Amino acid sequence: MIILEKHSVLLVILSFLVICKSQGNFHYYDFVLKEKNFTKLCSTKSILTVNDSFPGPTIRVQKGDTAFVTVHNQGRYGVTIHWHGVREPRDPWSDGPENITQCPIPPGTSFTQKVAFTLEEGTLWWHAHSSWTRATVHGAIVILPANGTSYPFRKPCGQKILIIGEWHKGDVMQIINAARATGGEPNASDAYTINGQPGDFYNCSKETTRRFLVDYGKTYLFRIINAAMNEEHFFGVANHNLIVVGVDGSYTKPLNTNFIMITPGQTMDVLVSANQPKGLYYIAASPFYDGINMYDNFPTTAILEYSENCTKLPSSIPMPVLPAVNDSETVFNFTKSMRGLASQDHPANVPLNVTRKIYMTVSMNELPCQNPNGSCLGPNGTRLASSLNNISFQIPQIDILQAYYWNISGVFRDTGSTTLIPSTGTRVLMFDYNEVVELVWQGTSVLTAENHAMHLHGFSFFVVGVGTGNFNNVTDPKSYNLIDPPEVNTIGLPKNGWLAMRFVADNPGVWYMHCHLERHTSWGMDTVLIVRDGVTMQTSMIPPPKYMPPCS
Ligand SMILES: [Cu+2]
Repeated sequence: MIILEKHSVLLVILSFLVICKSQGNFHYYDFVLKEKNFTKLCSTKSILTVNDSFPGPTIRVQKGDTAFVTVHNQGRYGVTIHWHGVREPRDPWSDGPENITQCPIPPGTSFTQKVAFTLEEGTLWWHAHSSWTRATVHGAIVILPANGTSYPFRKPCGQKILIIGEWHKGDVMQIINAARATGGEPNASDAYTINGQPGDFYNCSKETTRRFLVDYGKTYLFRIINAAMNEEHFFGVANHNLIVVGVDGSYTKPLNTNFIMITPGQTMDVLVSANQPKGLYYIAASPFYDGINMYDNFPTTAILEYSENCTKLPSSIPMPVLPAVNDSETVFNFTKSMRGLASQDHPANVPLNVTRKIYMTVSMNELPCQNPNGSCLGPNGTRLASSLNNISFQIPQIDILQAYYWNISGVFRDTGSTTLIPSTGTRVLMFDYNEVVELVWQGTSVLTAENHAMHLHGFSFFVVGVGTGNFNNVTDPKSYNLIDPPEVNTIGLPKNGWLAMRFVADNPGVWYMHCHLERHTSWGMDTVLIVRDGVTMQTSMIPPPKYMPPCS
């Protein structure tokens, strides 16, 4: 992993501007995007990487710091990078989603993004945000407590980063392009991975299974990231308890459990105490999926290895016992059991006086085939689709941020249709600065029903309520948790259930909202929130940097 220090006149000027307002340190990273060969599951293929590594390099900062990342695209096609869960106050220009806040960085060019860490503390991650490139282009972001502060729990003896991923034998861009051409399901992945390795139960993988070394009697902080493309995951460590202490860069009340469910896009900080007889124990992630089509249902494993253990044969390593692949009820109870820390040092500033209520259906749909080459592979010859409020989102040709900032008409509309077959369009939701928003996502069974991993850029939000069935706007708000709800950027919306969240629209800019199951976002389960400027400079978007990647 090579991370080069970089200083340029521009960065020094930028640093000076930021230094006036922040006490944090500055970090400079070069991310070189290029193809590299990797061999897994007995076959070799070229994948897009950052600095030749999969997963990519870790960004390590303290709360209050700022990182400047210069992305050098030495790949074959345009790509963008997103800092998942970083609010980027007033600065959507650095957020990254392709054709939402910027156009792709063309091959042979570079683009510097400013990543400002303000309120976040814990674990987040970065990933490519162009079509399906994030499958191999992602890495961890570790945000340590600021100087003079500490963890709200006993300092762990060590820290481990654990990234759950998916490996496709084919080229991921070809897989999604083929699915788009036929209107059918994209090919499922061929393996799940932990830190890039499938683990003992996959072909040609035993030699490279990841090992996490621990000393007996010590407690470790595992920073767990689900970077998988399409699958939510159960995760556990055989014979060891997990204590969840943080989610999405925000602390939680300690939650004792023997498994977690983590959706793509989520990060969880988990304490694991090495308090079992010295030996080897499997760490495993296996999918949670409660829809109708079956995906790859096979666990990826790593090994928790005690130092000075009396080596056991691999066949005798215990496996964690995880819930059944479609156990919606257990997942619902897990989501409901999460509590924000809500302490004096880490208060939960839950918005109470809501000024804007939004009810949003989240649906799987179909669209007419309209394929010149014949019928489509979706249900009854149609094209698979998905939608928010019956609108299947269309990614525009030029980015929405530019269209909004420069008043270019015809790119998006702010505000149809039957339910099964949604309208298509580039629709956004407009907010005035500081509106207090309550948004209720409602899962439906229009075509099929399943859990969805709903994600919002530019904000963290409080999960104030979650329930099964249809939301009742009279009775359900009575059950809201306004005291210590978890503060997250991604959350699993239960199958056919509802989830209520709140945030203050105090971050002017253009912010993407979408399901983090990649096939759903590809099919249109997306929208954009535009928060208008306030009346002062400090409540307005900063101007664009001198250079943004061109939209041609
Ligand atoms: Cu979804």
